[in-house]
Amino acid sequence: MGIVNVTPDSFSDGGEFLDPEAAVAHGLELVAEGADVLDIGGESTRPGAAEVGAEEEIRRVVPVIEGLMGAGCEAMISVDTSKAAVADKALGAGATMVNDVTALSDERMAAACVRGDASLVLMHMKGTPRTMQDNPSYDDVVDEVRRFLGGALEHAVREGVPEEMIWLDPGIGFGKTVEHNLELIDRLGELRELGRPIVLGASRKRFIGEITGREVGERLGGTLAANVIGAARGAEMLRVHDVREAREALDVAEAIAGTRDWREPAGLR
Ligand code: HH2
Repeated sequence: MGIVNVTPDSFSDGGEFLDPEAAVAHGLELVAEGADVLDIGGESTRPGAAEVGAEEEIRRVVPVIEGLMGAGCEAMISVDTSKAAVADKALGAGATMVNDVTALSDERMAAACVRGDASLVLMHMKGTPRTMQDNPSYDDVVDEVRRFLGGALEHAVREGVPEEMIWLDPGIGFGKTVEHNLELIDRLGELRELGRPIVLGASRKRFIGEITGREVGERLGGTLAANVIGAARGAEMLRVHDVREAREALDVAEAIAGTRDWREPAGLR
């Protein structure tokens, strides 16, 4: 899953793709590099980020989705939003997946997904982007995240979202210390007990900077390590800024593990 942030303030690429044409060109480049899904976001969720109204979010993401569709984009398009009004418009424009980092905090979101026949990513977050990094604490972070995601999954299914269209995400960096993030990635396999595929979003995140001492644009090496281990522990979708490098790292890791014949061309699998 390649990230296309159409925001002025995302933590690693804020302002780079605010112009719809630049965002569409970037998305197409990520697809050419091997992205199977593009995640289009119009609101930053970095710690302390300002909230954005639905109208503004729609104004940011819909032209990008329309532009990608118009360009014959072959990847699935996901909209990174927690607002049903935004999901509705994005699905109408051609998106087929909703990535909701608040796991259905908007009570109209499940219905929007059902109406739009959309896949749904449910992510764990402790608190809100404004408060989540204020001393987060857990007895057992993996246990708590698993229980939360299990409950969110049940709730979504009760609301009519087909279970087979739901993905789960531990929410790396969302109300977690470095140790919590490391433990979640190392024990990712335990989340697979919930029976749904796992999305992992570690790309360029702060815990990598804390370990390596690197600024946000210099965290590719650390990101690749997190992705390769995450995939080995069972993540089936990796949300990344640097698609080509993620794809290459996975290709080599899977060839070593024997889970993929390296002679086969890479692509949707
Ligand atoms: N992380 C971010 C945003 N959306 N969605 C899922 N499912 N999982 C994640 O880990 C995740 C996410 C934060 O990263 P980014 O989009 O690069 O930054 P920002 O929120 O500042 O736009």
